[in-house]
Amino acid sequence: MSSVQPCSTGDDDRRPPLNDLLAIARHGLGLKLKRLPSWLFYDERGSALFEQICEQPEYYLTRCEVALMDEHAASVADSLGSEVRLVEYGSGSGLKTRMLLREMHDPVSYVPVEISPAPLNESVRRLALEFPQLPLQPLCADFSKPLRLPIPPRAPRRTVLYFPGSTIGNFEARDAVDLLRKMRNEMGDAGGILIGVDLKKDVAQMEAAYNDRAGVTAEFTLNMLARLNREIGSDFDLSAFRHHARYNPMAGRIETHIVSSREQQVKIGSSKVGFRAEEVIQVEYSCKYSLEDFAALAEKAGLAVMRTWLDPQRMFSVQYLVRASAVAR
Ligand code: AVJ
Repeated sequence: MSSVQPCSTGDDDRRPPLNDLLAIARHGLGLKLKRLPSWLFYDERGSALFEQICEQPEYYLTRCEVALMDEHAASVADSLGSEVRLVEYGSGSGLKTRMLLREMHDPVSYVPVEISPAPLNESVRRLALEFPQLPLQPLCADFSKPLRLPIPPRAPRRTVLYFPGSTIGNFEARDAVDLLRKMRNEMGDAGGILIGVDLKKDVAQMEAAYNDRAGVTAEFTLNMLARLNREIGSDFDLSAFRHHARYNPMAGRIETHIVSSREQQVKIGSSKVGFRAEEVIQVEYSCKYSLEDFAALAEKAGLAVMRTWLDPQRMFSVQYLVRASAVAR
């Protein structure tokens, strides 16, 4: 029996329709403070560029999280327990997932949830090779919206939502609380959330991670405009915009902007959007937390931190969250 389901057709496909991209661009660029949502980075090209970012010497996040899993995956798996249904928000390259699955005890199924079909299919293909016995149930969907999870092949003891990579950092504090609360509903009473959280550290080190010398992050950022040119026929001149990423110490986050190098007009659908020289489009936050900061955030979502693991350099954390009421009892 093939347990792999197609993800680009049928009603499992919850991606926004293409013409919504135009509406999203029009809306975001029509705001007084222009902004575009960071999930727009991840078309096929953007996902490939992100994989390249992860290999840059300055981008410590992935290396540290892999080192953490290298040291602690067995301990993490023990904390999750046996007969877990593992649901992953975003599918990435699947390396950390494979490290975890290798240590898990009799997992019931693996459900990667991913908005772009190419990386989803790729991660499923690789997992199927290494874990031929494990039912894979890919879901092509926007994980920030309520999910209809596929029916598991047998009753799991618990559902664990795996959210690695510090992707939670892309959400502003109150959106992060909303997302955690949504996840709390999805995992059920006995469930848990295994989440990667990047930690506050030396500012120069954090800023370097988002300004790699090879310029891969800059290309990743500007790919958002290239994508709009490709998909909605806008006419952004990529040489007239630049990447800018700085740490905002008050907000505790890296803020990434696309800066217009000159005054210019860009065609968006049938209308034009004007840019002043040095005007910015806000495209990404990458929030950084202390362990105390994140525990407080989790608490606002009705969750408690059961366990925290750190990489050897103590730069990155993986945390296991459960319902606050489950801990109180
Ligand atoms: C995948 C959201 C964790 O914010 O560090 C990397 C994305 N952006 N370089 C991050 C990203 C620029 C990344 N996350």
